Amino acid sequence: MTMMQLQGKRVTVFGLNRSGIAVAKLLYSYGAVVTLTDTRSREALSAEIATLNASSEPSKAQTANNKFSDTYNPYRTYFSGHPLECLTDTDFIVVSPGVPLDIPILCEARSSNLPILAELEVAASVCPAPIVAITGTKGKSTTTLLTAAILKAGGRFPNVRVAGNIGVPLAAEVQNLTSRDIVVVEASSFQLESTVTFHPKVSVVLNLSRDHLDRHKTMSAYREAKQKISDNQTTADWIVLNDSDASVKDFAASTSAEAIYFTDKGAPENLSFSGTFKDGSGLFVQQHGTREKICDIVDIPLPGSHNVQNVLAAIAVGRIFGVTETEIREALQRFDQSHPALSHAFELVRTLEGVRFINDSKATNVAAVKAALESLVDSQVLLIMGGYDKGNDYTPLREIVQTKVKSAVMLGEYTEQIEKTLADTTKIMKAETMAAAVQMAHKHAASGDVVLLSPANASFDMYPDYKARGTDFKEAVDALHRKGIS
Ligand code: UMA
Repeated sequence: MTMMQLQGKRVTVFGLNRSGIAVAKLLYSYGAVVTLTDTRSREALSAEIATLNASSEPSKAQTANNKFSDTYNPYRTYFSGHPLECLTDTDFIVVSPGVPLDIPILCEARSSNLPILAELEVAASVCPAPIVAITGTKGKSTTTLLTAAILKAGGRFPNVRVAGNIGVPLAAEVQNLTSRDIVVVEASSFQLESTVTFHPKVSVVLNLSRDHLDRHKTMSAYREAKQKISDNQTTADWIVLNDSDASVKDFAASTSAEAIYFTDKGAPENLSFSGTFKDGSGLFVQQHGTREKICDIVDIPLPGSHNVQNVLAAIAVGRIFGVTETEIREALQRFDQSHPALSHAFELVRTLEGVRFINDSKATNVAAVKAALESLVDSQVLLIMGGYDKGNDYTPLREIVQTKVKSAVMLGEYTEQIEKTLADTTKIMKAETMAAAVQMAHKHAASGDVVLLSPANASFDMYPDYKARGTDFKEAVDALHRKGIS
């Protein structure tokens, strides 16, 4: 889509949160006539509505379509639900990532052949800067930030931005970008699902395991959504893939992009391997049969072996854009961990009586919990898990729980399935509140152990989001400290 193609187009935007607001403003600035709809009420949305005041003059088409009020009101709005009228006089629909595609009105729209596009699709179609898009079940935010830090250190782009699932919709960033800049986009399956022409210069697929099946229903639908990241790539583009994850390695077969790989499983035997790898305590790049060392694992700023893979992927992107080994090493050493997307992700809260308390509230799927447990090489773990189940299969945790987890404390509404699957692998306890869960875990821990909140589930049964859950964990740990435990 171009600016000309959006001029005068009638668009209905579903969902009025960060993505909906940003894309509505973007569409409006390109001369589209925008309708907004949300299941929340006008009152509940008053803060969001206040941010929508259009700053530019309406176009002719916008004025002609303004049948809704005497004074110029830039948006037609339908709140407290999605009535059929919100689709009257609409050329296409834009959905926020959190709006499921199978709600009745969107089924109706599909049967009337009304295009349904993601905010990411619209934003990317008018984005002047090349896009590096990063997806995967776990590690997306960390890799997005590491990649941006490495590209910044390379100094080849006047402006390196991050956007997408990391918290700032791409629609909010496109007007800050030029063709000389670059944007690193964290792309979720919810965003990719409704893309059609999305075309990143570099795509990265970190890993793929069961997640979000409450929305996608089947693993193949989840995979299909992720695979859209590389559908439109050509031979002039690159795809960076995890060589150690069989489920993403073969993404190479269905795209024209040049495949570059990363692996933490040692030096590749094949000299034609092109990409990055971990060997012993070093990280290396291999290209055209030659190898060079980039840095040592001690240069990696983030704890946990799972972060080695994220760093290897980010280095691979850096090398595509010609960032040197010294620039990469320095970027890693200087890496700023204060971005909000990194909090609640394997974050050390305190060490009390030799017991480390780690907040990994962001681990909302089984793969993330497995990675967290695997990275605690020398410790026994008291694991706090549970929450809103998105259709998880906990079987992949059985082996690691049996070897590493002293006891697991169940917290949340839907823990039955976890208990059933892990029953014979560890001692299972139950808690009603986070404070009780932390106290219980602490009581069973000895010096050298780790109390790990790594829930494998979403937080919506007890909290507004994973951050609130992580904050509650931190407060419960602080409360132990206040009681004189140190
Ligand atoms: N709504 C409807 N109708 C519905 C359902 C919801 O109108 O049937 C409304 C809600 O009332 C709400 C809006 O739609 O007003 C929700 O939109 P949203 O959830 O898409 O909210 P945004 O603030 O735009 O957040 C989205 C991403 N949210 C989701 O994917 C659920 C954010 O990712 C992302 O950071 C943001 O866009 C900016 O790009 C969050 C997330 O949880 C972090 N992502 C999932 C994850 O990481 O596991 C994929």
